[in-house]
Amino acid sequence: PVSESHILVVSPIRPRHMDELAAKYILHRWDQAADKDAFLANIADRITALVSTAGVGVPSDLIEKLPNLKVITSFGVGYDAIDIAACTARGIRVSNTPDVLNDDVADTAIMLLLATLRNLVVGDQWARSGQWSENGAMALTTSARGKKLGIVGLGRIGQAIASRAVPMGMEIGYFGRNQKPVDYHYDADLIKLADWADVLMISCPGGAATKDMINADVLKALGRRGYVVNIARGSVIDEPALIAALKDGVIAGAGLDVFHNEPHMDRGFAKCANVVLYPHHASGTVETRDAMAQMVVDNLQSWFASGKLISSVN
Ligand code: 8YV
Repeated sequence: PVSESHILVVSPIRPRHMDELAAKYILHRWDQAADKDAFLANIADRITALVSTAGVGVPSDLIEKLPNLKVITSFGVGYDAIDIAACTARGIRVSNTPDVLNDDVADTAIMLLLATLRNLVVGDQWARSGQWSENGAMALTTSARGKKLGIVGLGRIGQAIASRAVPMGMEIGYFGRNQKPVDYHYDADLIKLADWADVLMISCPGGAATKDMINADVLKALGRRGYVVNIARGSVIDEPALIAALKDGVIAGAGLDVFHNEPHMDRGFAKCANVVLYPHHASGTVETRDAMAQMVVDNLQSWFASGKLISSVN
């Protein structure tokens, strides 16, 4: 390696970018170690930087075991699986990979919205199984045009979703901590937004502040003709309440990219015909994952060159 810097790999990024990191720095593959404590014992003092991914995050007790850790570069925009307050208190800087995934995540949100309202999976099965030729047309579906889209969290991704939904003929409303300088209808009350909306789109950060925010009351307000689409974090929705609402017809359906306890999704969803499921893959394109990995590499490069991050969280 060119640099003497020691980096702990908690979760790897793309192979090509791992090769690039290995050529530049001394990498320690904690992710591959069988006995993680024994592995750490020999190297803990030397680690100044750490690489992980949004899905895996960084265990809090691991941070405590690294006395000289200065920087965490995380692959992904969400950082709910890293204790940012603890990092800040220790003077550890954290970076994420915002913006480069906005388009693919927003496209996925629209894909799930349309797949849910138009019953894509049921239709695919209808054609594939021969029911079409045996029984004729499948049941009618629901149009997106003219419907109200209530966006929970109008950040960078939420705005990218809104800008796609407007030309589809949807009316936009949103809920969030602050009103934004946009023309969309703002509601400071989530229940009221759910009551107004035909489709509730979840695109806010995960973590303690939004945990179980979409609860039974919100789902009831959304109503039996309403749909939920979630491309944010599973934790934002009270999942047992959602499964019950889907089963009992409290809402019409859901399009979900994220779940509690990933990848061990609650099998209850698999029994619901009115959901479209995607395995947390909204940013999962070659192009976007390459761009995210490049941001991790660039953040480390910038950190070691100047002590500055290009996309810092704290
Ligand atoms: C992750 C994500 O990058 O960006 C996020 O916050 O959830 C995804 O894009 C992916 O799950 C890899 O950890």
